Amino acid sequence: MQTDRWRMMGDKPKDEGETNVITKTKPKTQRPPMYKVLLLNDDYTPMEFVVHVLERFFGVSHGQAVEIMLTVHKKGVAVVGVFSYEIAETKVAQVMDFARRNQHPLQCTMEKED
Ligand code: TYC
Repeated sequence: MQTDRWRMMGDKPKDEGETNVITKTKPKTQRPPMYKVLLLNDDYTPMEFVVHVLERFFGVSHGQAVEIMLTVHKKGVAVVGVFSYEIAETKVAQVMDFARRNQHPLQCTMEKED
């Protein structure tokens, strides 16, 4: 079987008056931009409410929900998931609406991934 080889600059037969330059480019795979959904800490929303929100809207286990809630409580913010724009927008709206209806100041936002 013939093996493909690049011919590099300087790696050419004598008297061949050309310079070989690699022109092959990496094919760019097109991906839609993704968005991080962030949960923000506050001093008033009960911990159990946040755990419930994480289980209900982000489909995480109780243990994972407690972990994420405690990260937000200690660090001020945490990424709870990464989604397409539409899904992220829906999650934020669901959380904000549920918090408002229950009179908690819980804040949820989204941010474009780099
Ligand atoms: N800091 C809140 C408390 O002590 C708990 C909390 C955690 C609130 C996470 C919001 O996103 C949050 N009751």
